[in-house]
Amino acid sequence: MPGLSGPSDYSQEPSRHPCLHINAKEPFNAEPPRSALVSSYVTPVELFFKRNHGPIPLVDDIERYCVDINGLIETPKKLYFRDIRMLPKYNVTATLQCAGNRRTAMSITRKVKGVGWNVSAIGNAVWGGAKLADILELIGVPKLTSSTQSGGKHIEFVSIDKCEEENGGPYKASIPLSQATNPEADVLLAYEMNGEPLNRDHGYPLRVIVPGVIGARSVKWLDSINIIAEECQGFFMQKDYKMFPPSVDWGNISWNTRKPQMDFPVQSVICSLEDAQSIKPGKVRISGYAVSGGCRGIERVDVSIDGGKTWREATRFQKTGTPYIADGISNDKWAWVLFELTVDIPQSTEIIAKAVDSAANVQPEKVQDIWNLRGILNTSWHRVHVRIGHSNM
Ligand SMILES: Nc1nc2c(c(=O)[nH]1)N[C@H]1C(S)=C(S)[C@@H](COP(=O)(O)O)O[C@H]1N2
Ligand SMILES: [Mo]
Repeated sequence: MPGLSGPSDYSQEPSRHPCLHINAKEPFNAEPPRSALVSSYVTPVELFFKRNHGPIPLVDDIERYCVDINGLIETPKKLYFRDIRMLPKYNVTATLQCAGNRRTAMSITRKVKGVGWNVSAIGNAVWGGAKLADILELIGVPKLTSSTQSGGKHIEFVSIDKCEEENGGPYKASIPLSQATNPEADVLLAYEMNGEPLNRDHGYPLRVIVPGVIGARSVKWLDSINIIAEECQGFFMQKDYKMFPPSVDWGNISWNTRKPQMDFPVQSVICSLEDAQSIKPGKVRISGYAVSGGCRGIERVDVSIDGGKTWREATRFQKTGTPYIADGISNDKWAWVLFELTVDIPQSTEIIAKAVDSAANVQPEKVQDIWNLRGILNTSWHRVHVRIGHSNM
């Protein structure tokens, strides 16, 4: 593709914030300290987790950069950056969460395969760009279409990065056409993050944002879009990011028995305390994030300071000063809520958080019950142990 290229080595990587904890260097995978996530409702770009499967692409010439649209349409089309910028611009505040968030904790029961993530493979940003529904309309696919006349049912996004899992080919993924053409689903071709042009790590010049869905479907460095009959056959749709039951292991796995994971389930994490932290006895402010996929709001966050025997409800908020009501019309419907509760902690204990979403889905208690060989979607109750220390800590 003229204008955009995918390097085959790591000699041209961008610089990154020194606070990030690096889980893998090449490809670069890193997450911020958990405390950074509750310092602000919108996560600063430099502290936003970075999840890559290859070297970061480069824009040679933004004037020549364009997205090719092919597949089951009458006439293939090229959209230049300026064409996309000319469409109405939307700012959507959406939480992006990697399906592998909290994977390391899943390995504790039985080993899982994949990049080890702590609790910060998640972030909340304001994404600015054109709606995919408007772009598809421009090329002749009307709003709210689930199937085109020529049998197109899915929209495939193809990047330019060279991924080992694809034998050096690009990263790709797809979403159903019905979601892509639904303006309410807020699927974006985004060129801005938090009011600034996307940076290279997050997909410059253009990326897909699929709100409410695992991060893997929000393809960065978009190169082409295909209208296709079956869902994308790429590695990351068919051989990864699928949820298997605990009985499936590498000896008996049959990939095509499961659908690619799309929506993420209800999740919450305590971010104001590290595990096994020493604290002074007395008042402690507990805060963290809670989020659910598929446009479900957060109905409740329960906190226990006695290892799950008794529970108290935390306060939830998005923007300070505005009360949060699950699924309320003034909410950011695709964004996390932050929660907080101040409690008295007299002795060493285990603190737990669990959230309930607007469909009354609740996080599972034990990680063992949702163990899966790829270590995805660890949404088990989040626990931190605190030790009371009386002297200088
Ligand atoms: N082209 C491309 N897009 C991609 C990926 C990738 O490796 N290459 N990783 C995906 C995964 S698994 C996640 S979780 C998100 C991470 O987005 P971020 O790095 O902006 O946080 O991007 C997705 N889009
Ligand atoms: Mo991911």
